Amino acid sequence: MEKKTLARKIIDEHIIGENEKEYALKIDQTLTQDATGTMAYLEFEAIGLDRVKTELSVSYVDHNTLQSGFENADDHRFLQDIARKYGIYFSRPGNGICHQVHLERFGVPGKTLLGSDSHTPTAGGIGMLAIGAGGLDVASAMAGMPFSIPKPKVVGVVLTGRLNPWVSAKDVILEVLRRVTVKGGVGRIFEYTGSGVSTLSVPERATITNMGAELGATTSIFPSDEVTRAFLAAQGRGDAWRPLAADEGAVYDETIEIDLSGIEPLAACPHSPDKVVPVRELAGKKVDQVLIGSCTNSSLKDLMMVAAVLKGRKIHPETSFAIAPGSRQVLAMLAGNGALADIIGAGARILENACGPCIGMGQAPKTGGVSVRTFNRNFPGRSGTASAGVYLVSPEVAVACTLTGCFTDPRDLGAYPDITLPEKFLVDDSMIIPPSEEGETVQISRGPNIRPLPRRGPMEDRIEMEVLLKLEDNITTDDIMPAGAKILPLRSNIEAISSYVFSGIDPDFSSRARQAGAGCVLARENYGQGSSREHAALAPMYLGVKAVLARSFARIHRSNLINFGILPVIVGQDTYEGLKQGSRIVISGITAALEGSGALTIHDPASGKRLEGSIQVSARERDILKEGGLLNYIKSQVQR
Ligand code: MIC
Ligand code: SF4
Repeated sequence: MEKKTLARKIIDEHIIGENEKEYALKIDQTLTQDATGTMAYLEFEAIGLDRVKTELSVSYVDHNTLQSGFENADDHRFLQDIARKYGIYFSRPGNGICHQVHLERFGVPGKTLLGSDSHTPTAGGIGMLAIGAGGLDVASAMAGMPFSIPKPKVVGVVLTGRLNPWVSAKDVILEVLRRVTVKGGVGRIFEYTGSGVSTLSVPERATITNMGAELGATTSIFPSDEVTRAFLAAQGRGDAWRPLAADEGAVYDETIEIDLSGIEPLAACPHSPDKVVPVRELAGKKVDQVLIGSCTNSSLKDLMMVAAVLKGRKIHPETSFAIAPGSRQVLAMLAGNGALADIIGAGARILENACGPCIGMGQAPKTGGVSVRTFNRNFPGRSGTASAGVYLVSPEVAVACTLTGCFTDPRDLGAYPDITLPEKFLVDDSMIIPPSEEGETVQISRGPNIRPLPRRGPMEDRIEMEVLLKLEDNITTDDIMPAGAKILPLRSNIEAISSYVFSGIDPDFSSRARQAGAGCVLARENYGQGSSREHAALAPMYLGVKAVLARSFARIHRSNLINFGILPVIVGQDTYEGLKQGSRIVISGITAALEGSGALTIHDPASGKRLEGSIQVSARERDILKEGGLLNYIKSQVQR
């Protein structure tokens, strides 16, 4: 009998269909967060069903929690009504970060989870096959449609040994990032195996699977074992457990070996999560700000360690220090056991249990500041201060830096504190509102900032367009559609948010795009890495962007482009070099390319150049593009 990897087993249990390039999977659970959720639910409404078809769907509010105007509060109200009406659990603002809460309260080993947030793989920490996607893909999963993933390679990450004191799960994933880079995970599932697995707790595993998103991976997964059982039992959810692991002798497409005892404290330097160096190489460098939180590192375990180190000490007078616990459960338990008092006593600023500074909602560093964060992304400008340098580290490194005011290897702090986690967590789900049984009677309130979805007509065969912007490798969705406290409240209003497309790189982009009528963007490798925000496709589509010409694309963003009828055209170095910003080009024969080999000609009439490009899509993606996007495609399927 075939010896299977764990990923393979869960895929096999959920496969509904398959073509030469993709598996279509049944999705058991979905999650959304508010910054992507309003669009996802407008899309779900456009599909036109009365109730979600999943086993469980949860709507979280954790990103846009800063209410500096009516917009976010209106979005929260809309999301709460939608949830009540369509059969979705609603996790209120104040209940915590979607990934942390989902792990604690809803995740089930062996199930599939699709989330409109790129860090959805956090739930891989308890053995779920958890995947991030654009809102429209999540909306169609809620409508009961399968979700397609490119057939992945499964990478076995074999862990041996045990982490040394002061070295933690964050260092493990930083080590993987150092080796694999931010584009090395594309098309792959990272499955953790080996004797080292049982030495890691569930929150530690979740830190690793969470930041697997930064590899560009489809997802990451740990087995479900005794450690998982104990975690679920401590959450009062022992029934959700089932044991799951790869078969003995399962063969992986690739393997990576990591001896946990050989890892040391690491840091990802500005401005990419894979620019990883040992902390001791940075030792002594002044630190202006330390932030502990985000869906990567804000578990009870992380914050209990921080509290134990800070107990009876004071933070450095020149370092600003804040914490944002991952969930209300974590915050309530820290408050209950006194650890919060130790953190406050040391001089910490206590932030709301939400994404907060991770998505640029407050705590922007000072001009040119050095900010040390336990988060997962340090893309340029994401902190809110373009000139700041953000370093990504473990909570152990972060707390050491806040005490000394400079980069410090935490092993210099002396003995590692003794932290015991309780056998039972504090369970209080009163901030999770179940759906109404009588959905049809629920009225949806829509604030004035919640605007209808823009749509595109069917795909043209020939498009004349301007090369609006020429870019380099690894362009992030934060570059394409920036976030932060000022722009995020516009997530439900595509017309308004579209003025900020590429605003950090080129403030004139949106006006140029509007003027050009039709345009494209030219880039190199790994275009669209990072967030799942479909606004990075939807808002350019609204501005008339018809194609992105790049050497390669990040998985989620590539799907978002297709979902909104933007052609993802793969180009070689010749074409990249042959075109410049401002060129007016003609792409013709699009229908034939979609139906045939994919080869396209890109004509630059001014210079007379004829350059090559290609569209590499599955049959399903071809049909979506021909219709001009996924929503049009779903409508036409339904009509048929
Ligand atoms: C992020 O970390 O970039 C976000 C904000 O959580 C995004 C989602 C979004 O842009 O709303 C993500 O990771 O998908
Ligand atoms: Fe929120 Fe940051 Fe996690 Fe994204 S990465 S979900 S912004 S905490």
